[in-house]
Amino acid sequence: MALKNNLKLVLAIGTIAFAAVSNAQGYKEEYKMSLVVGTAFPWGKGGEIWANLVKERTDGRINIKLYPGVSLVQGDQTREFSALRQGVIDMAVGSTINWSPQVKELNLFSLPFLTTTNAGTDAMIKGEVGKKIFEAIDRQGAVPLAWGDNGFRQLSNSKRVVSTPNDLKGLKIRVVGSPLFIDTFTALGANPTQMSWADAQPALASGAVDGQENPLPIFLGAKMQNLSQKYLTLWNYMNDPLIFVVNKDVWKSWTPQDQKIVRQAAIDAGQQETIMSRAPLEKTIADLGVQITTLTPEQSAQFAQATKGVYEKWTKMIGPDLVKLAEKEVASAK
Ligand code: X2X
Repeated sequence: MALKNNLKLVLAIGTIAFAAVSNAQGYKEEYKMSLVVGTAFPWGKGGEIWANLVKERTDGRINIKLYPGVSLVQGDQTREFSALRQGVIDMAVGSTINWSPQVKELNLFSLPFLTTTNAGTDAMIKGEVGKKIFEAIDRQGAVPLAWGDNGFRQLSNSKRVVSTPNDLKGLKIRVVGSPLFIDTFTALGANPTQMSWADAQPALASGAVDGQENPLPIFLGAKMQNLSQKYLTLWNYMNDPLIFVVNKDVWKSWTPQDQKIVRQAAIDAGQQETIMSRAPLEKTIADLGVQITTLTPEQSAQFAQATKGVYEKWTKMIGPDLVKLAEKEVASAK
């Protein structure tokens, strides 16, 4: 008797599920969006805005659930792009750093001192470089839709003021992404260790590492002043753009009308996110007792000089034509 009822229940659920799927012509009930950080950060907020705009503008045909903490890949952000390609993740707002192990062109943005200004960054992502990067992502099997901003990455540590490469000597610095970061911090005399964002926070708290590099909204959102990060150097050594992407099969399953809506929503969310990400935070952070050092042009030149070899080595891996194009677009922004 119980068995018979169970069978009935299973059949009923199956019918309902089938009806739901066929109504939406193969659309999923819910799409999974991967993010490294949640809505307490501009990055996570950008993802939330995108999801809300899509739901609203498709009258609920496309429902998106946020998965911050890259939980769909157990917190290993450098596996996010592969999971997206394979369909474990339906969509993401991702960092160029985290996807650079799979999309080598994305290392471009991590070349030390390629640009130190938002104008330089925008000249690239809104110019020919942006198009070429999107083509590279497309070739790797995902659909890129829009740009956002994680921001210029600034250096913090628990030990001392850093204003010359010499000050970095021997400091244990947490980095993420491709081996480019190991090369950069090794060239500067530091002792870099690769670890995920999830592991970085306990490592800073326990003193297993002395320092890290991240944009100010991440520093503030993660309350790094409470993770012994007393010294902060503003050096703008690289900008980390964000990219809004969708898995290719998911993209193909949507009508052209819905594709258009999702793309426009990503562009709108990216613009709002970039404004949030670029809001000035220096004073707020200084008021928390963090000692801030802003490099003079001469000091900045010393860091650029010390990492010149890394820049040259990685230019070959990224593609000299793409790097040349980027340099040209950055120069045109000045
Ligand atoms: O892990 C980091 O440092 C972060 C949050 O900035 C990225 O995902 C690149």
